[in-house]
Amino acid sequence: MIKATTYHPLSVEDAIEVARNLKGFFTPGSELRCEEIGDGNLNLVFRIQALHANGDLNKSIIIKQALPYAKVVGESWPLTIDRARIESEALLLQGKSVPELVPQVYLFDADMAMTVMEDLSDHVIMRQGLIAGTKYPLFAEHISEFLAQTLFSTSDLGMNQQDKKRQVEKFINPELCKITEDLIFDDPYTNSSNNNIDSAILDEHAALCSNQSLQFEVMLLRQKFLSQSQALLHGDLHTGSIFITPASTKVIDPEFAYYGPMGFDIGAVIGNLLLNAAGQQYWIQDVTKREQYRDYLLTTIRDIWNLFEMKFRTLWNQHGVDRLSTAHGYQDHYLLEVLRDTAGYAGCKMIRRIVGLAHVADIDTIPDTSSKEQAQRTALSIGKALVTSNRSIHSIDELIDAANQAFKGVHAS
Ligand code: SR1
Ligand code: MG
Repeated sequence: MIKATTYHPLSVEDAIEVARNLKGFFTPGSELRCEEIGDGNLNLVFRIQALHANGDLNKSIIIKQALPYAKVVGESWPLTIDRARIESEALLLQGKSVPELVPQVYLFDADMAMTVMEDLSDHVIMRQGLIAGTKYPLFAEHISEFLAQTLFSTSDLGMNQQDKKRQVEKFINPELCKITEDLIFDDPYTNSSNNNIDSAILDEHAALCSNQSLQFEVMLLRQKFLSQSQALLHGDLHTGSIFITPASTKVIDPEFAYYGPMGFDIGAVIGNLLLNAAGQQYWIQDVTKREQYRDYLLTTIRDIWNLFEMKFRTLWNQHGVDRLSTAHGYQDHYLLEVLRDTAGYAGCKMIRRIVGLAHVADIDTIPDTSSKEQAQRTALSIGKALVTSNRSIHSIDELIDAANQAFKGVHAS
């Protein structure tokens, strides 16, 4: 094992050396091949694979290393490498409650800000799968399990409340939270130099900057994000943080993990499915097939919430640690609040992916400029509808109706 006392970014050769020294994994003498495959915004990701010999064929691992800056912007945006610790601790914790839904961690090295983990190359990044129009029949079941288990077990409902406060301390993540606070809850509504806005929709951005009632709701959601330590969140649960096959789901990349409002994670999943629905206007040209796929996405959203709610209530009823939480009506009140937050955060996440710094491939890679503009306007319309209506929503069907109305409004005009 490389024992570095000073941090340095790994080279391909370093990564092979780390892999060779990983106890009990590759057979000594195996020929190893390594490529840097990171396509995210922040980190180096190496895949090391045994080529042949000694029974190691097809064995592989991933080494993920945090860079001391945001890769998407460059060295001018310094960023703590402690996020690698947060990510590996979050993965280990999630691995205790949902081992089948997260990659296995083999090793964490704090000096090198590096995590060695299971290679999931037999899965695809969900965002790419959705762009290709693939359906994932088990996704709602899997992600609702991930959400219910991880959110319940780290909340004051599911764990000792003094232990929870100690855990909150370990997951204080100010620098990555600041990214979220700026990129999601500030920049899209201001003239920030971080923003990345196509000239065709400058009118939409001007409207976001002057929409006082929308900004009022964004401020309520921002305030909750800043101050509510409800549960340990993944913190960046978009469809690029999910590896998937029709049979298996693995949630990766929890470097934004921190204690925040549950609806932020659930809203991230739902907002990203809706972003995909907006992009499908281009990706599926056949109208009937496109409508079928949109129905599939909306059904998935409904299933995610309904399964999450059912599983969360069961966990609460069977394992709740707070005696007074059985007070009549309290559970209903709690879950309605989570649903409303889910709607609001889903909307914020859609808006930020259209006018903020970091966009999504579902819409950004549409090659036809007028289809792209229409997809962007659709996403903004759904996002605004969800943010504006979040506090008056009573059911998942109302959330889906609000999204559908906004969708139809853009396509009728
Ligand atoms: C500077 S990082 C930009 C975005 O990438 C991550 O995946 C998060 O979503 C973050 O907001
Ligand atoms: Mg990420």
